[in-house]
Amino acid sequence: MNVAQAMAAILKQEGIDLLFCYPTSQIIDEAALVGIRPIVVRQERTGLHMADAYSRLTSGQKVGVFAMQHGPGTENAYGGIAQAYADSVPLLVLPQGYPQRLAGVKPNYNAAVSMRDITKSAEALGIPTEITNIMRRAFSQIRNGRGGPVLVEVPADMWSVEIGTPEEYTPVQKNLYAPNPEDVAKAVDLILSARAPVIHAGQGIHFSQAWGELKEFAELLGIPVVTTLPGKSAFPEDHPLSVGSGGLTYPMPVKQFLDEADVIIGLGCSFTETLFAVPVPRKPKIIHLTLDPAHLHKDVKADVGMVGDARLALAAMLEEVRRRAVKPADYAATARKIADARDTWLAEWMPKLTSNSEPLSPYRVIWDLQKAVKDEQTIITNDAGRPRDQLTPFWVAKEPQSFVGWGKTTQLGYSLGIAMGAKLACPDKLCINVWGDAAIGFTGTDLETAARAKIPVLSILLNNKGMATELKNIPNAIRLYSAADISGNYTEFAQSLGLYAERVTAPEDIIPAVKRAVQKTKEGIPALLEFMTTQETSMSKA
Ligand SMILES: Cc1ncc(C[n+]2csc(CCOP(=O)(O)OP(=O)(O)O)c2C)c(N)n1
Ligand SMILES: [Mg+2]
Repeated sequence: MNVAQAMAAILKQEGIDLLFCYPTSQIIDEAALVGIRPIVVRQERTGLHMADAYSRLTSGQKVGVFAMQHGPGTENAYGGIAQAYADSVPLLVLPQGYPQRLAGVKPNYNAAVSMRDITKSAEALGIPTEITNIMRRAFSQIRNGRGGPVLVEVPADMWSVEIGTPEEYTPVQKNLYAPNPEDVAKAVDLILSARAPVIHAGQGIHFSQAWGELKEFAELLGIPVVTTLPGKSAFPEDHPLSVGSGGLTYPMPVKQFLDEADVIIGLGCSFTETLFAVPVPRKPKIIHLTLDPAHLHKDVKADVGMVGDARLALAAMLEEVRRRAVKPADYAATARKIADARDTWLAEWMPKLTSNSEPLSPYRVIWDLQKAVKDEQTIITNDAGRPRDQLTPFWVAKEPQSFVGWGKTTQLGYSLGIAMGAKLACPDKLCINVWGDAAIGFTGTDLETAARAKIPVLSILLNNKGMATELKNIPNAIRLYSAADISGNYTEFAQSLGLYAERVTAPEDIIPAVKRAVQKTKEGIPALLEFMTTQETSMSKA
């Protein structure tokens, strides 16, 4: 057996069924021989985004894997790996390295060395027979602890080296850890003495699949729930205790409830300070449950810290509350307060959400999209820029992981790969990405991948012929040089790549167009709807 065959056999044993990739690498061909379907993208970044979504939507139970060649392959993959790193998403990255003789010679790009800052671990195979050990280490990094990209580089001239019968490989088990019971008791003490506690739930709820426990805990004590953007859909947003998700924009009650809280209970979140999260107020006491001790006291000082898996931690907190014979809360008054705050906020936005303007209001497109797909099982994601800021406050995510929220770093063009990876992980769901005309400029050619590989996603393009996000940032460059006046006919572009596509300009056509496009996805054809919109800059935020 050679190195490539040994790696393919290990991937198979680890349950890998898809290999997102861009040629060339010998592992692509060997993996195909053992029944791992290669999905060749049009550029490396999208393949990584698809692998990323595949891991996310399976809570890491299936691992997204991406393979590419040395030089341009690894160099062009940077953004996709960096995005997964920033969002703590477990995935396996398999660059083919330069031949051993040249790996350390400039200007050759050495991924195992140079990608250390954007990976959880990065190793190059140095001795061919070590393939079993290096893969075991890699899968342990992927399955255990906080996620992140794990990189194994194999020099191009090592794939075909014969290693005889390799050491036997056993798939790596996931091991969980729970917080110290004393910390759990302290957290429960603080929660039970709180006047206005608020839960702040992050994507740890998704990765630990703690949706049921979170709901039970919030209901038992009648505590309002805010989620982070990556945590969006961890708690049903149509639940009376849901306040909504916080990002760069948010439903106004999110800020109100956080500001009025005396105790904030961070569950499966990092409390990372970023433009893409609602700032955590300094006054309230903070309870912080996180999987990674490196996140404790990082940006926010915790009054009570807990380190461990969110599901195990919530189960322990529930048990501690029950042990104290606390009677279930009557949260009618809290629910009314949330509903009133929400109604006031929504009333302010109704003119934009129901606007009849032409060009269209992007808010109207989002509002009508939500109505048009209300009976579908949906997974939706946003891109960077105003499409994110317009979508995330108003989209009511009811089921766990029906929204893929993201973004400590925010790669334009990320959303298409996310929708495609989600569709492969959940083929029965309608998978939608909402993006702008700058975003499609980055990864739009991968619509062809959706058509060729039969991944019928629905792509919602908000074409405002420019960068609304940049109007305030580079006003002189825009006024004097039309610097951000980008253009294109993305309907014709998508049609030429094999998609069903329509350009929509009239408000009354939004819902019928969405229904036609959804029907196409059900027939196995990916669809793009190009909505011609205004350069809307108003945002739901303080
Ligand atoms: C790769 C990358 N480069 C730069 C940015 C910064 N950026 C964020 S949004 C944006 C413009 C977005 O334009 P568009 O997608 O058309 O959405 P709009 O703001 O017009 O609604 C830019 C340049 C980014 N997020 N990603
Ligand atoms: Mg735009």
